Amino acid sequence: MGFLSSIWNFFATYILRQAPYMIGFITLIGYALMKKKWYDILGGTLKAIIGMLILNVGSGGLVSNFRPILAGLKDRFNLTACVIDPYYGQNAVTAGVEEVFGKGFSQVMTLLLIAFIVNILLVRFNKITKCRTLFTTGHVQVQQAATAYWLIMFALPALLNNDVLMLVVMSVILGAYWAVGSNLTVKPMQELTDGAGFAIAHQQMFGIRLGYIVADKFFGTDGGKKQKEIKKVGDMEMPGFFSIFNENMVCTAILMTVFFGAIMTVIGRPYFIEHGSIKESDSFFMYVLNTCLNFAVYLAILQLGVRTFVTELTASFQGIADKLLPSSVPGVDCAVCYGFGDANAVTFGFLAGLVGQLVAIVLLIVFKSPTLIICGFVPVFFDNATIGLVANEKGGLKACLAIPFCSGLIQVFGSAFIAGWVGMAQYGGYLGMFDWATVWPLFTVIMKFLGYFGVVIVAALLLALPQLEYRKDPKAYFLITEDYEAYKEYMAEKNAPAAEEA
Ligand code: ASC
Repeated sequence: MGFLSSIWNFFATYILRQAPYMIGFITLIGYALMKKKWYDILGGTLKAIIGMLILNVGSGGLVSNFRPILAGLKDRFNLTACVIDPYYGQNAVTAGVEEVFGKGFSQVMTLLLIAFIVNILLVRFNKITKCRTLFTTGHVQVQQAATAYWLIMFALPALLNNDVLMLVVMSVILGAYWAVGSNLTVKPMQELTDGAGFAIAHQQMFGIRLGYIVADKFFGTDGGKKQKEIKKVGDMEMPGFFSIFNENMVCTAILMTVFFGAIMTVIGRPYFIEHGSIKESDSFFMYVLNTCLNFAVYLAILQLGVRTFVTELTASFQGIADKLLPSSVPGVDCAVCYGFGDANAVTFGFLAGLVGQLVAIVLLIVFKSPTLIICGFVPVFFDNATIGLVANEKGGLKACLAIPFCSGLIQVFGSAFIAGWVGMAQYGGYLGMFDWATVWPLFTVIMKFLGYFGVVIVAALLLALPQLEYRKDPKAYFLITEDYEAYKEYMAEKNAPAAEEA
């Protein structure tokens, strides 16, 4: 038993919670099931791990470069505000959970295991459940488990006296959210990547599907019903000086320097000296420029990481889909999709989301909201860049700006409501990603007012979503993950009469 539990502990700590090794592990299993030669398995697994590690250098660099700047706004204006960011959220849970609930959450690892098994079972039996995606991003699962613990204990305090029931409730709700949420992103991602064969397993999965639907309905062709030419970010032909914006790195560098240059100037040079970012004798201008140009550098690194591992992961996953989990695809970090679509849409979506968040924060101040919010870099960038990329694909430039702008507003208002209500704001942080500012507050309200019956309703609502999507077109539903080329042909045939009529 001791031996088994140390194997499990090793697996949970170093593999399940560490995306690069989890991705490597899946690649290894996949290739082994395909009976590849041992050296091909080794090579593929190493490429998958290294690619994901490169991606982490990119996303980690973005976060460490820009998080202090946004947090600096709070200090500069002496705001007592709650920062929306997964890491601030995690700290707030750690700081407050004992004080508020009289009890910490020591079973995170057990929960992760059970919820992961729930996810595997939901996919294994997808003839019934219609779930097609396996969650592989352990670091966000830990953050989500911590926040979900707070929200669920707030809604159902009776669970504090019953550890087993608490684990059951949490693993059912979280496991269903992981399986169903990532499943919602299959269609947007297959279309964005032309069938690369992955879904998103992150913190804005409902946001991705919502952005996709709104972009299609209001900015796009409404599922092929309207004849409309969609002008995507990449289709814009810029004249004269503006032509340099066609180049992704140049565009990113200029936009970032303008936006973040302004924010950093508002925060002011003394703040950065005080916090040891620059010395008294250093040039502030060069510091701003260097910080902003590094944004383009980290994005480029991130995309290199994606290119390194995506093919290995999706090719090897075929082995898992054939032998263990039929018709399934892996759910991965949202940054993986930044290697696809129009690269500039990532920057546009991010900046539109930032403007939305800043407008929302000003409104909170003007209307004297009891809870103030400060943008954290992770939600404002990773949510809105992802949603912007998907929106651009479906609805073009306007969708790529308007939808992340609205998402920015929603992230702030939703987080202000939930973090204030459940008392996390007092501890300085809240997760704040799109789903956690929208569907999770809704789940919390339902469970708070309906008790255990609310738990059943939330689980039923979640599990109904893949069924509804399946029912719309049972054939297309599994074809999209099994054979994307055949799916495209099938859809073209299906839409042909409609196009002729139009
Ligand atoms: C998150 C989180 C991160 C980033 C990263 C994006 O939610 O905790 O570290 O997004 O996963 O690549």
